[in-house]
Amino acid sequence: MAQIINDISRTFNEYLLIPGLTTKECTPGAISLKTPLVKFRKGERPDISLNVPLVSAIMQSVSDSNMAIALARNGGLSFIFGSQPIEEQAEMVRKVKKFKAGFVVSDANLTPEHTLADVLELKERTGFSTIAVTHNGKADGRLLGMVTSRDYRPGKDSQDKKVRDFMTPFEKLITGKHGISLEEANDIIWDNKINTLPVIDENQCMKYFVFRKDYDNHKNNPNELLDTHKRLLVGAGINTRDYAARIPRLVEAGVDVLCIDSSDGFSEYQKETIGFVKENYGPDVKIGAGNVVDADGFNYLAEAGADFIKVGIGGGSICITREQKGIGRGQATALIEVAKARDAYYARTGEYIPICSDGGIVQDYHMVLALAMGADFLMMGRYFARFDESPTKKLMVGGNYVKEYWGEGSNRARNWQRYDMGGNASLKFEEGVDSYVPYAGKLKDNLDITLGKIKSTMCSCGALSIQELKQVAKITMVSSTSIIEGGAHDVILKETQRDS
Ligand code: RVP
Repeated sequence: MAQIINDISRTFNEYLLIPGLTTKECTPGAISLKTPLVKFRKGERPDISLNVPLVSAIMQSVSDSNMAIALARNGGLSFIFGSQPIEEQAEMVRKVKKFKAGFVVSDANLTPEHTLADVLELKERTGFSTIAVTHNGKADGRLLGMVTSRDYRPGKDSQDKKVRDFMTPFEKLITGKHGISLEEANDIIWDNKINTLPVIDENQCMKYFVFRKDYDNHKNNPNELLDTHKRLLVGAGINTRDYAARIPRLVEAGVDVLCIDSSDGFSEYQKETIGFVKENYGPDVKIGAGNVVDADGFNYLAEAGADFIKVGIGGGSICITREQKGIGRGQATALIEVAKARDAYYARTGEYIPICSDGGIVQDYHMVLALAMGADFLMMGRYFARFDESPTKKLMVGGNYVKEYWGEGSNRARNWQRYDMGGNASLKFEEGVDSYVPYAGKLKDNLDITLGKIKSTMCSCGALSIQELKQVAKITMVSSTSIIEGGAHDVILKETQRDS
């Protein structure tokens, strides 16, 4: 007969935190959210830490280079999705590593032979109103001029008017030399009272734009997650099928950490993949594995050499694995058991392996619960999919702005490698859905609020760090009736409150 585990499988919603003593020193400003990303030995420091304990999911609809740049600039990390051709994924990694705060590779480029109609179409499509005019219409072509919305009158000028006839020609442009610092670029912008500075190389080829507004933004990112060369950190998802071809390309592109992406990671395939990395690169290349939901799964991947281990099966907002395959576990229960196994492993071996709670976070306080229950950091898809920086389309549905969000196990993603149990190279049945999430604006604005809430809850618990939170937090279970008590109840809500 099967082993029956009588403990009920529970989710974050079934728990609350009980406040501890808040000392006067315990203010939101004093709290550190720094957390280890990869394993380390007792008494030593991890090679990579996050400044905020959040990573974005390995998904087509969440983590591209744009998201990775935005999140790393705010202290977290993205794992660029692996369900794409190797070269395209490596290119996304490269783009993040090449990113220099304030130096923007132009995404809107035309040639002098294009017309005003092309300018308007490009502006509509990309949202950018500053256009580089280059000899070949590419971002690295020879700079011949620049167009901004001050150069034409859409209602009056003919749509056929050539770009060369209304652009600001190169001779009249103030430019910066490739290699200048952001401060120097900003000085040129100020001294010349311009809004945009094109930066060119010795062949007059376009490298970047520096925008006046970005300089101020840069100063607002104290949490930026940087490597020793001051480049942003970035991760990448891999699978257990083409890893031998994919990993070398990602490493060449400068990836900082890999993660095997699978809905069920308790497998010999994962052991083999980790083994490949350790044999070929030693400790220089970091690799996370998962997902698991119990101590057996954790111990297996820990012994295999994983640098961190991801927890969670079937709790993702777009995930229907539990319905389709009948495997999984309530996220809170899974996390609590794996965290215990991790602590026991640490006591036994002196090696601390960070664990990541993956999926199922709905409220911001769930993040604090997950950290208190033993997670070192959290992976989220739905949360990040709502922002401007996610790769999907923003649409108007039923009078509200939404963004598209689809699972890696949906037919749309066609990520059969993530669900493969051997056999033909195809997705046998769907384990994910295609959906919309409410559009929420800029990542930074939302993250600032979320981090503010996390810190405020930590103050209530009397914890100045995530490590301390794990030690002092008191967690209680809630009954379904007390969940009703937790919301607004027995009052008639005003119209405005009901909508929000
Ligand atoms: P959520 O944050 O609740 O949206 O969950 C995101 C997680 O869901 C991912 O990190 C991944 O583990 C899981 N996922 C991704 N695709 C699918 C699927 O199609 N079933 N599940």
